[in-house]
Amino acid sequence: MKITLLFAALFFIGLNACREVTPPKPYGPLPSARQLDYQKMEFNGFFHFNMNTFTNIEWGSGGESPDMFNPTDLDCEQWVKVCKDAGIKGVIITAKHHDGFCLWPTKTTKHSVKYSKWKDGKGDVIRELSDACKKHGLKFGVYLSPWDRNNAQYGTPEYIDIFREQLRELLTNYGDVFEVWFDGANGGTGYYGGANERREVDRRNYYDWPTTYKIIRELQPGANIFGDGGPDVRWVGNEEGYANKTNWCLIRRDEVYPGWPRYKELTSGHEDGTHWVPAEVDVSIRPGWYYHKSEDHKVKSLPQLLDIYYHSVGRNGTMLLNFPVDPRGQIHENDVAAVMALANQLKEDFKIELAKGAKISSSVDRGRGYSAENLTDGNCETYWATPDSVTSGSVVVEFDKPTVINRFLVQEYIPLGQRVQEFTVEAFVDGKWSVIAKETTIGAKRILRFEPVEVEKVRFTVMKSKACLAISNLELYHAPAVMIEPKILRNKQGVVFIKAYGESANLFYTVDGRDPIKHGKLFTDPFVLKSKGIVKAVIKDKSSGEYSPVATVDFDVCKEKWTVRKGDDKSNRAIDGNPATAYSITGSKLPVDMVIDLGETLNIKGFTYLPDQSRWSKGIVKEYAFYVSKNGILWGKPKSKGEFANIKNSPVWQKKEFEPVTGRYVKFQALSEVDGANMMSVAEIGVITE
Ligand code: FUL
Repeated sequence: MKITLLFAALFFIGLNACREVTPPKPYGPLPSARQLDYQKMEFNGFFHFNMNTFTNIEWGSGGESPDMFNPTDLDCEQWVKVCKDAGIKGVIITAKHHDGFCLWPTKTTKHSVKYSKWKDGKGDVIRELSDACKKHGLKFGVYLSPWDRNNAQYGTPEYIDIFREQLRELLTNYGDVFEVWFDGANGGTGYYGGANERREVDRRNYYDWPTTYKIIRELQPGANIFGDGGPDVRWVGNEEGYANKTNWCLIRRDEVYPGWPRYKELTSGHEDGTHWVPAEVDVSIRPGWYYHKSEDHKVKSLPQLLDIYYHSVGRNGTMLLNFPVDPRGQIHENDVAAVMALANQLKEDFKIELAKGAKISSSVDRGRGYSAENLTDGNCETYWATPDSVTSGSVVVEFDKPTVINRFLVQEYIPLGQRVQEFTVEAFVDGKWSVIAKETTIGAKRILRFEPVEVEKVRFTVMKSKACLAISNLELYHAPAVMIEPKILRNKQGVVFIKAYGESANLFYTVDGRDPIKHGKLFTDPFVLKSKGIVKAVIKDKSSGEYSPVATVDFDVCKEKWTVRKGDDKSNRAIDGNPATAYSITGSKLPVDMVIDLGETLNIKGFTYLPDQSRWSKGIVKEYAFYVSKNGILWGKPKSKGEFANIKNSPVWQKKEFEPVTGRYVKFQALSEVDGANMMSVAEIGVITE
């Protein structure tokens, strides 16, 4: 009897072990094969290079002469090589922007390279770029603006035929295209063949998008179509470079159309979305989409670019980083340095994956082929899954010795849909669990950054999911501190603030110009420095002991006693020590001036001026005069008078020195403004004392 029972039990166990465990059923809207390919690319490049590069504006009217397009040294291979070195997988170019100028010799209009003097009308930027992409193995994509401020037919049905013909040319003659990019900006004022008027279109219906999409599907079945609401890839709803933490690959697509007023919803997508339309985070490496020499010093910093990466790729989006190609036809060296700094830091951040060798176990799994080990096998096609009815569960990663981590990376198996609604990450330290993060969605990839913590175990728990779990990957890292110069600022009261970027760092500083690596004090709190002093600061990585480059600021006397004469409540902005705020004075004509009472008599031998640093700044002083007075009544001759050379293109700190003089009042006078405006703006003004 006993033996029969034993046999029966063994038989059933055997049967169960042999029974194929079926995969989870897909849930909700699913990605197409082309969308899956696209989402794997993660990081792409955007090139804004067209007529605006030569007219130095962001939106041309369409009335520009084709001859103005004239790159002096076009080198598309340089663009592609830079992108490839930076880890970018595909690139998209503005084949036609809103001003209508076409970068290829189209048959549809005379507003193209063919009618310019560049290469005697024989040039073709699209050819050069697509060839360079083929040569270096990058995917190639096109931006074709639906809005055309040059075309006389814009607004009529004829224009739609022209637009579609342009698309046909681009999708037929240049090889494979991975993405076709349609902008939401549509209709408004323009040249329109000389009519110079405003033309509004019915944004929802004018273009008859479904017919246009058919052409794309027919000519380039692998191409993803980008638009505010897709249909394949959606805009993220801002141009600052972020998706929200909660980010669904889903939207209620039929509600959205180019120029949709509720575009802010696109930053999170719709939890109850009807279609799979992942978010693309488009952002420029400079303030402008197009190149402006005056923005050469405003290329995004490494911290800014890292934040963009973690807030796009790290939040279930793709990153589309724009390079405003310069009038030579090359990516400017400052932009190259910035993107390479990003690429190098990302390499460091994800250098050693720590979960791989560790022990992994789960509270539950679906059965054979779906265990938690799939999370760390380096294969995104295998995944940890729970039984159909189980929509929560946890996984524990256990190290054989305490290990420091500050990055957590997790991926859902998205071919089966996006499911997770809530999850937590916990650390096991000193015998108890503590929560590191409580989050919402995962999707294609989610990366969390947090303070370094030494852990024995890490627990990842999905608390809530739309359907059973299907998670393909889990990674842990210890990213090093970002080794860039810290920021040093002093406010009007003389309080000095020093800031490092991110976690993992100690700050050391000196106030007497000595080397902070040798003589630095640990920075814990802001401190007061009212007198002159050279503040130097450095970041030291807590784990590696490495130092960043040293930051140096040469402070003169602090501005605590200073007041702007006849100033209003905003005038303090010119003397508050904060370069991000500015004060402007407008007159009926120039000169206009700003008088400052220094509150004490000083020996002055020069002054400093920082113009307004905001994107659309006005009032940048070109020619100036600077006066010093003992009583604020008699001014005499200017102590310094002249021009700030190249300040329009390079609106950075200006410094002028003169023979030392004693005085309590100074007058900064604008004699001319870079664009001829009757105003001056001052982000910061300072004196140099003996
Ligand atoms: C915007 C356009 O209007 C900008 O000029 C730029 O092309 C950007 C990518 O999209 O909406």
